Amino acid sequence: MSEALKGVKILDFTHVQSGPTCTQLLAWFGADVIKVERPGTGDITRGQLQDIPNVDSLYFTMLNHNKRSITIDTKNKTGMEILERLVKTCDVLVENFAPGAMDRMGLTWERIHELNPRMIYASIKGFGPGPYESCKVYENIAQCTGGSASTTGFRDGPPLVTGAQIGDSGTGLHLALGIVTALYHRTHSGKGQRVTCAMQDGVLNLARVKLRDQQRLAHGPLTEYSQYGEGIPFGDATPRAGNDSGGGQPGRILKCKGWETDPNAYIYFITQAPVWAEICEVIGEPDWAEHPDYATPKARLPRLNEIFARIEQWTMTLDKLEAMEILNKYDIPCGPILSMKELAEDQSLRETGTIVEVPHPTRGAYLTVGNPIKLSASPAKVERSPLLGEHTDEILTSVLGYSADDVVAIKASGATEPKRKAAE
Ligand code: CAO
Repeated sequence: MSEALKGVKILDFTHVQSGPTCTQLLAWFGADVIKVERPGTGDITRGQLQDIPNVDSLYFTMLNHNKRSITIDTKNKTGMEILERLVKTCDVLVENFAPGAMDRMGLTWERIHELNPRMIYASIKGFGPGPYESCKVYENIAQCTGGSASTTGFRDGPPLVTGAQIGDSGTGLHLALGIVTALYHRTHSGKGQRVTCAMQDGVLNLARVKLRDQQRLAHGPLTEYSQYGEGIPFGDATPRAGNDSGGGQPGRILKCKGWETDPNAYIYFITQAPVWAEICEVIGEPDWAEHPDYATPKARLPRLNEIFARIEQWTMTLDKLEAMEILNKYDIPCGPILSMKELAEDQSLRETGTIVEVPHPTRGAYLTVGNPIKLSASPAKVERSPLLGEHTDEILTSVLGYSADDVVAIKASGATEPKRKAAE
């Protein structure tokens, strides 16, 4: 068993969520991720949404597993010298600063390529080249500008953002694929390259079925959308589809027993065509299996509200997990709405390492999501996130070869620690 990315050194300039998601994935696969942080404060998320005073937040700890932390002031002359040594030593540099920040530090692509022609230089920005390229972007902005928000929610309500962080974590995933692709390319070209991912592009990629629907609109109504059955005309852009399923198999979220008090007593139910007869039997409408108004997917499309109302009469008599158990016997695709509490307590997710309990020296044990990508020969170990600057000395000496005297001089220069005020 060996770690798949063992031996790959990543110079990690990422902060907040999108970039850290990417480097965390690479670290889980065994890359040595050296996170560069600003002396004194570090990644801003260390102090955001803190649940325990003066302890690294879960926001930070859950995005920075398996990394080492070195503090370097990039605006200090000695700090920049250290960074340039790191550039020469590492295989990949990853950053997600605001547009222009790396250039202002002096770390342009040209400079990095000059220092290390094998370096892969990977960046996340909000937008690609164009009118918005200099804008700062956070998660929800990407969801709005990438086409997700305009197509999420109910037709008669405002656009909605989703809880899944498709702008940040989604783009981090895209970037990680770009990096390993560039690493593979380097094995035969010998050269590094620039890898960029715009959050708008990443979200649009994940919302591609909605661009599909945009083009279908030119040829008639979107018959699987509820509004078709309701006789409501379509406009000129892909509408919000509520909980209608995105594919050709109509689905809905339906109430289950207890929905009046439990916000998650619901199940997603798909009226998959191959099991239509079984659905009719389960819900107590055996005649619908052959009835011309219901027997074919085409006949059902204008009647989806009526059909799902009848199915819901049945699901409301059952707990969501009981309903799932019955439906599974008939191979009817369905899924209970699981709360974060239920997921946190799910034993099977713990057994696969998808939910992991991690010890931490200042906060104690906490739950995190482990690596969702499982490699058979290279299982990932989830280790706690580093404390701020925890590995500064270790990296200076063992990675960069500075002597103990050098380290004393570096510290005195203010390159790795906030400068002490005269009175201190
Ligand atoms: N030492 C000294 N200075 C440092 C430093 C260090 N170790 N690390 C960073 N800095 C400085 C940079 O040099 C830069 O300073 P200047 O602007 O003076 O050149 C500044 O910190 C960089 O910060 P930023 O502008 O990136 O940070 P911000 O908090 O203002 O913006 C964000 C945050 C996320 C909006 C912006 O970074 C961004 O748009 N990133 C790209 C898109 C992205 O990834 N967004 C997702 C974030 S998660 O929702």
